[in-house]
Amino acid sequence: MAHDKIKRGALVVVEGLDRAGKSSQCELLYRSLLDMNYKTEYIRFPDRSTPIGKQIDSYLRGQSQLGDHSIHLLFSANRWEVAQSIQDDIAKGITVIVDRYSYSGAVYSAAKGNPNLSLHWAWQPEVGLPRPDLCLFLSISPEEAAKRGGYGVERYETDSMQKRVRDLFLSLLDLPHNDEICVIDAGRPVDEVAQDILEPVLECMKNVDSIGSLKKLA
Ligand code: Z5A
Ligand code: MG
Repeated sequence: MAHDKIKRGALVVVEGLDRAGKSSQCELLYRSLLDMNYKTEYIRFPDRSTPIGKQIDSYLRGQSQLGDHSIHLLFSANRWEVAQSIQDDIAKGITVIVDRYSYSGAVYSAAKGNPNLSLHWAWQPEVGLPRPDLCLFLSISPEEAAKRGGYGVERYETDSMQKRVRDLFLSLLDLPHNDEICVIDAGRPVDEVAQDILEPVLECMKNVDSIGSLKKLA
């Protein structure tokens, strides 16, 4: 008897600058896909609930100190600890929405200006993780982001750090192997941004079979 092959889910990552609205848009996208009866999961990094995530949370709040390389590898390990479950969900036909991923991982660590922690070095622990089918990069000007409230108390929330993060993110977008990245103007009303996100996501979900099996970050 012939078995129908389950159509795999899509791996959709939402990245972008601080206060670009990533978490708001992930939540809206998740609800929209569920309303359309698509099997969907929503995860975020850092996942502060795991033992590694708790160490990251403590570091970000300034409650513990770690070297730049150590915290970098913990952020990466926090992704590796769910890499298999992401792959399993995708194989079961579940579309997985991810709030921040390896791009944030590489950029924030490299933005610290440590001469022994280049963007190239920072990318290496990400190699082999599931590669997104689509990465939506939410772009926002510093002026527009400033209107969304001041910085909180976490470690990377300073003007100088955010400027370097912005420049590094923009340099990553130019790399030729990042053809899954789609830039979205996030400085507009929430529902307009949501509409611009939903279209490419639905298109990606429709086309996953032609993309083939889930790839790995290189
Ligand atoms: N980090 C790292 O170093 N290495 C890694 O590997 C990873 C992360 C994964 C915490 O991340 C820090 O970890 C972060 C990067 C680093 N450091 N910094 N800075 P996080 O993801 O937990 O950060 P967050 O607290 O969620 O902040 P965020 O991501 O920058 O915010 P957002 O998700 O983009 O925005 P939002 O929470 O949806 O919205 C922000 C506000 O704007 C809120 O009041 C909304 O109501 C408002 N908003 C949203 N959309 C709009 C529109 N369209 N118009 C007007 N107002 C809006
Ligand atoms: Mg967020």
